[in-house]
Amino acid sequence: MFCYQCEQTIGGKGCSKNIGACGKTAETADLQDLLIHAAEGISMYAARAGYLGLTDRAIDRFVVEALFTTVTNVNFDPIRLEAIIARAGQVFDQAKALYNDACQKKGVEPEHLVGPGQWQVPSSRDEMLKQAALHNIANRLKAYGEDVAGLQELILYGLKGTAAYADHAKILGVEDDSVYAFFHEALDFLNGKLAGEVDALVAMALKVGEVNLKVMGMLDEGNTKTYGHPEPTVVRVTPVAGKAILVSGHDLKDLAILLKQTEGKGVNVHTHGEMLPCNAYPELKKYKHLVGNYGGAWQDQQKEFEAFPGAILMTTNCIQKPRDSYKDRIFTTGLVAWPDVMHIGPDKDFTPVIQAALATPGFAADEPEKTITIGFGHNAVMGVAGTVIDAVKAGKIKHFFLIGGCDGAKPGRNYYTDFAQQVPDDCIILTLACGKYRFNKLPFGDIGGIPRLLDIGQCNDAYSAIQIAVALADAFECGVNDLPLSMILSWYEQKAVCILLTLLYLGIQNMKLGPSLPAFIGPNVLNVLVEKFNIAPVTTPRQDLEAILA
Ligand code: SF4
Ligand code: SF3
Repeated sequence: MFCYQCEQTIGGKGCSKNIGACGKTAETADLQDLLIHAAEGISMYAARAGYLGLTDRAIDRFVVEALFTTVTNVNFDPIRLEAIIARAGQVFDQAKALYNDACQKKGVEPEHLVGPGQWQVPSSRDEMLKQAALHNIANRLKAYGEDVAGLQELILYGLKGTAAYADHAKILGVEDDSVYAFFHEALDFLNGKLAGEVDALVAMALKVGEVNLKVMGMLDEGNTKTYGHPEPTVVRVTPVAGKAILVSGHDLKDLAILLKQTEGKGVNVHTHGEMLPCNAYPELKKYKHLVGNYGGAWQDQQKEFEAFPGAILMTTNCIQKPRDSYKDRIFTTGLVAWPDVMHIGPDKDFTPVIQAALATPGFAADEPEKTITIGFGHNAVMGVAGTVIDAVKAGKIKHFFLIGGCDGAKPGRNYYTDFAQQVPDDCIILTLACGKYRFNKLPFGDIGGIPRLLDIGQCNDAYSAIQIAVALADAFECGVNDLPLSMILSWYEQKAVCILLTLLYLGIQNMKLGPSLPAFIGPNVLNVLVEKFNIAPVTTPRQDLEAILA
């Protein structure tokens, strides 16, 4: 195996032994590499068929799901991966047939495709693993060198993150032909003539950022049209007595279905991790048995799930190796999977989860009530934009800090807690994604009634943050880079990569990125980012704050 797609990668260089820092075995990592190779082959044909006017939604969706499957902390199960690769074989044939059909209809000769376009579908796991060895990142590194291979991986990881959001949007009924066409185009590009050229790679990376903005907009539309706009909401963060289910991941629809199925069953539903923002959506919070949030970010789950006296449902990343103490009461659904953990299929019949909750003790008593306020999506913030703008004009608000992104297990992340605490009292903190758990239970007070900490939502709600920034820029008749706004970002997995590419596509300057820089960004690529966007690694909260506010 060789994998360096996330921030946790071993030694800041790559996971290359028998198991990754995330718990991904070499076998699983290799099967994921092969799945990517297969998806690239499928897209080579689907892209060309699309240029000739023929598309197939089943093929489009498969490629997106394949990409999402390989995101960090999603699928650790070699048996499920083997089945997905077998399915990829069928889709590969469909894509090839679609392309041939399109050529025939247009009277053109089909191109002879090489690389992944020549994939021979393997018939056994052994054969899959043999093939995987030929198509892993180490081979790309040898063939292209660290800068070019790193840029290729930057594009691929951005696509994986975008695929996650596209999949969530699709689940809510929002799809777009041009987005699917772009996935095929980009995966084809990675195997084409321009894949060795730095300028073309940088342009494609920014294109990923552009398409990701559109996809986050689609997901925003799906979420808000289905569940209403998030509204400022006081959420309980301490347990409530009673039988309990804990829902983690990112999928709003899974939670909605579970809430419906648990109505009147005497089971409380608690959110965890990136599901916290669900408590602010009108069509989710209307359920009285959605009682609040339990615990913090994903990397604390082993301790927190062990202590949780009920059933646990993982709807997407980030899953960690379940301890034996809760392995029989944790469930996965959607694309997330762990070997020997019960998986709830596409029919979304959560009966086993409910039964497990009823069979476990639940919380014996209420813990003393503690609350936080969430729900500051773009709609809620725009509603008070006038007050915010007046406060800026009156000098009551000096600066905005967006402190957001993924949380993670490696040390050094208390930078974000310290930074938030050191932000001066006349500044507002916007936050999103699971990195906020570093500071979201601390008291920040308010500025003339405007809370100093505004929780925008999940990582994909970076879309809301962008809308807010653009609205502020409009109000002050300036560009986003001219606003008194600084972005202090934390990354861990590939969704953070696509969001970063979106911010770069929008031309956002002066971002601070931590806790460490991606291993796949080679020194020359880093220079380009520094020169073009003045992006910089985080240093110390004091030094960074002084530099920003100077
Ligand atoms: Fe290592 Fe991250 Fe890859 Fe897991 S996803 S194997 S931790 S680089
Ligand atoms: Fe967190 Fe996994 Fe990225 Fe959605 S839950 S932000 S790390």
